[in-house]
Amino acid sequence: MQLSTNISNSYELLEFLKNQNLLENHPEFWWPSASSFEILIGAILTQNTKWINVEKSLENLKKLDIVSLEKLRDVDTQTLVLAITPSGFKNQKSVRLKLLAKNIIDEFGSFETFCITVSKEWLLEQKGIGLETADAILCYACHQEFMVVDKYTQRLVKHFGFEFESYEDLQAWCEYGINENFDKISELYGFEISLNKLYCRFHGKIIEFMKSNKL
Ligand code: 39A
Repeated sequence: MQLSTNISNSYELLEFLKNQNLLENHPEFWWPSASSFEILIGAILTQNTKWINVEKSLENLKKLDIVSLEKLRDVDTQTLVLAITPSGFKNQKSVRLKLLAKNIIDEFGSFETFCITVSKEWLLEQKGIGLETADAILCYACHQEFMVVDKYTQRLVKHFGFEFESYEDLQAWCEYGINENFDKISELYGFEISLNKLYCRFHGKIIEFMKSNKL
């Protein structure tokens, strides 16, 4: 990590991270299985645990073939609890996952309609969904223009001298610098990239950078 690096906005942070090729061996939108219902499961399972534990739970769910709205709603609770044990808070998370699946079916009918029409407000009304989880679902499953920020983002920007009082303030700082400089983005990337994909990859770069212990 170049301790001498100075940044004055989130576009410069993106530039700094982009030069390090952090996403070379990762999917296009960084989060595995982006655009699918699996994102909703991962976004809830990842609360208060490490991603490696989420991967184990997801593996179990895939083996049992319960990675869809209807199957999750209908699976018996004990089977679900056992499958998601690796990612912790198994009883609480299983109740929340089943209820979310039921509410999506009742309100939207299908995952596709959910992705097109769901709002952040609706997600925040669901049990166990806070700002970060809602944004992860909107960004990675629904490809809406929300950037996810988290503890890693907070720690990284603090290192560069930026501190924020709330999740929303940190998110606004991340999004503002990118939007203000969007005319430079296609030059930086060498191709046109959508704002949603940029947010996905920016968040992914932040997590991979922090996990590589460069700070
Ligand atoms: N903390 C994390 C992650 N670490 C992750 N990946 C690695 C792929 N995802 C998708 C979410 N949260």
